[in-house]
Amino acid sequence: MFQKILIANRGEIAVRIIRACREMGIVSVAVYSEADRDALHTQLADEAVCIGKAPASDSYLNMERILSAAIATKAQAIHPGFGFLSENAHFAEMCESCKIAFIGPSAAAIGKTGNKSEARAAMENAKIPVVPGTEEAVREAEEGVKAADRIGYPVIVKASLGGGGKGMRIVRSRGEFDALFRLAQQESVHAFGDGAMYIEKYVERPRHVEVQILADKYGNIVWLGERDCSIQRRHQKMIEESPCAALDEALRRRMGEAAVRAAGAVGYENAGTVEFLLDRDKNFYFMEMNARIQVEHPVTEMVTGVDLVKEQIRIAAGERLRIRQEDVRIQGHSIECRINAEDPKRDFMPCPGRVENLHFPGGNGVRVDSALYDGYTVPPYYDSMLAKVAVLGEDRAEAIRKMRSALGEVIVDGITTNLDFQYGILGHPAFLKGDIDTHFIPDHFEKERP
Ligand code: MV4
Repeated sequence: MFQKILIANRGEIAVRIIRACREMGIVSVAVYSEADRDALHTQLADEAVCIGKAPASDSYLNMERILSAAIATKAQAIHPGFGFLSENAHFAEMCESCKIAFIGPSAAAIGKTGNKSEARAAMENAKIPVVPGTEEAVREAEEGVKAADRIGYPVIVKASLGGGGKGMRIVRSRGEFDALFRLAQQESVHAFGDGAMYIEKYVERPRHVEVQILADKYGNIVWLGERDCSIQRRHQKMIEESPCAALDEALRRRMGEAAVRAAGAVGYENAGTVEFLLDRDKNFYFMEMNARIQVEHPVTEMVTGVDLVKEQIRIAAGERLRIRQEDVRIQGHSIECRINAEDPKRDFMPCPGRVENLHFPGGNGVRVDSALYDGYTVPPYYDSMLAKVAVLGEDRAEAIRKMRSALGEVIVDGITTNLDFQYGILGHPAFLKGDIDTHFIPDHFEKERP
């Protein structure tokens, strides 16, 4: 087992990883930017190294600085958390060549999952259901329109290197194809430096259902239930839950087994997530595979009792999976709400600043992951997520009541947050019925406020 791990991240996920290290008897090394001198992760780790100025490009995205910090502190492994360098194949490769373990999949597997059109082709070969679409990358609008005509409208144009909604356009008729394809491609060139696109049949009003997997270095792969992440706004998830209320046991098993095959098809190791779209007729289709621990991992931890971050560390250290598929039991229902420093009344504009009178809920089945403390100043340079509140109830109705009770207790003075907006969603009749899809927020909250 590793004696020392460097955490190449900040905020609540850095704190989450530091705690896992401490519980495992592993020394933790934080890296921090000049804006994060007083951050909780900087204070909580056993050691901390300043790696540069506030902008992420000068610090949390600076591979040389992070590797230098790992070498200087004699860390044997790097946990990248999510965002930043977590799905950067080049960084994983640099770790390998420095003889530092990257706590995540191999550079090759990150590359395969990062190219969404290649991943899609690999899944189709592995007989995993995918939405009808193009087999190869499309770079010319003239070629694209032929494919779109074949597939049938509406179609969705996506960037091969995309994900999270960037470089994506829905095209409802042949007449608008050319202009929208070019827009999506421009966005892709700008964001990813590449104009490779793919085209799929557009699935109307799907649910976003993703399956958590764990894979060790010896080909053992298990799935740990699913998460419904349909409650999003502009591709930013707001509420996640496990299990997904739309699945029965048979469908859950089919999706889980498909996710395990997906991981096998790309030679995946460590923790990963296989994203599916679930349509209104309960057909599921592979979308993307995420090669990282995800923000919403706590809901899976709550219903399975498995500590995913500790498992990530054990897998990277070369241990065999200790969990067999038949040991995985989903118990109860978990919901997570993301608390962000943003103003729903001003188009969710970020609202950093100094936090006062901080109070978080607690009690049976209530978990708060946060890097806030009273008097902390949220810097303007990074993500606006302040905290994740997760609850575990016996069933979905109890989990919702527990979340309303928990959110009702939260006090974060000094800055504007989305707490009231979240509370509103949790009281909406459609949410209570489990009648949710990826259009839930635009459908119910885009005009009036909760
Ligand atoms: C789709 C889709 C419908 N049909 N693909 C959005 C981000 C990326 N992960 C894939 N996305 C979508 N792909 C087909 N063929 C609808 C979406 C989509 C979506 C997916 C998950 C969660 C929220 C979403 C919001 C809008 C569109």
